Amino acid sequence: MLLTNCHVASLHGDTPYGAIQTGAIWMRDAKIAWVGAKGDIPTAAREDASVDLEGRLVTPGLIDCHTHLVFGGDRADEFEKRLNGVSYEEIARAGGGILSTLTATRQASEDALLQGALTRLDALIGEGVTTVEVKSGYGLEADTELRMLRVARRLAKHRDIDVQTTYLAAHAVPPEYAGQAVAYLDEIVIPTMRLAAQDGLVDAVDGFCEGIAFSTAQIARVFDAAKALNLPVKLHAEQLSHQGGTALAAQQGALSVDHLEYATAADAKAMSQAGSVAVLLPGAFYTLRETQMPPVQAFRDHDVPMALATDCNPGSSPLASLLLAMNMGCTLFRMTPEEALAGVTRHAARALGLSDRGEIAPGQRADLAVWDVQKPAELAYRIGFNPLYKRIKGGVV
Ligand code: DI6
Ligand code: FE
Repeated sequence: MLLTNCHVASLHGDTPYGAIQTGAIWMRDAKIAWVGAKGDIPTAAREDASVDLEGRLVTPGLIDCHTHLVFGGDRADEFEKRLNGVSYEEIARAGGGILSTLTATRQASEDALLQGALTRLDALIGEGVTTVEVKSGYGLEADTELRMLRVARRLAKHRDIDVQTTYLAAHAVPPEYAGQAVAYLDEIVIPTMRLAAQDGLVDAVDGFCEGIAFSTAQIARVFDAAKALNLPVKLHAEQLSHQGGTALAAQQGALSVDHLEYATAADAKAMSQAGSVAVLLPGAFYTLRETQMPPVQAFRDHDVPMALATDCNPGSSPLASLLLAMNMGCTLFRMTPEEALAGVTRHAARALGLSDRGEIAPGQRADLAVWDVQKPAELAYRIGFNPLYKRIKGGVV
């Protein structure tokens, strides 16, 4: 199929947005075969069916590279508590927070978890998302962690979307192991990682390095186990305080380090040397009313690619809009609209270790979003407005 008469933000190459004014895109066998100016369309492409996009904007399909889409229950009560002055960390230490979602998730059937996740997934798909990452981490026991990962995989059978799964059993210490983090890692996290990997349920391994979660030495144990299984790693680090998780993750060649509000310029330098992507999550920053900004300028100075994601989860970021995450990335973190768009396409792909998507270029997957806007900056500019016109997955509209 040939798409004609469109503006293209290809995110490919070094020009702003990789923009092509009045361009065309030729798709064959679920891939981009050619993209360029309307006047240069190859002869063979002219023989295919063509669609006139009437001057609309085409971007790569959006990629949400950090979500906790699968969970049971909700945390509206905690939202109320926080508004009455109790902090996120106090709630977590008192057995609420991640642990309250744990109880609801353990009790939920596979089908109930699937239905809940599909609702949130549909919101993302409605905004042109074509690849989503989904983490486990609300089971913290073998059965429920595996169930969450199976649900994540099943999402791709129910919707036309690619799902990357991340094993996050090192998200919190469950109550049955209170005060015994290392035993939890050795008896549950690492053996279950092996089972999940055997069943093909894991694309990457993640952890939460924080005062209320795991220390760097504990995360190092998880990463060693991942390495033995040849699984790439990523890390929630420096979200609420500086713990040194970023340096560890960089040293281990992590695909990405996520959150990063309390990261330093030295952390940015280490990430740059490792090639790790900085995944910024303004939905959590906003929800927790954080005031410490991630070191965006240091990431720029050190050429660390920045991705943006929803972090969709029931506690710190009940956000199911990647467009709003882009707006927040600009308004709260002072990212440019171009950085925000690269953050949900090109750099988000890289945060997942995927090189076949995130740009509009020959050989890339034909995953596209067509927008009823003129300029790419409009995607990050508006609030609560969805200008998606068509979503194209694998060359199919
Ligand atoms: N950081 C977060 O923001 C989420 N997980 C994490 O490690 C929050 C998870 C939750 O509050 O349920
Ligand atoms: Fe998260």
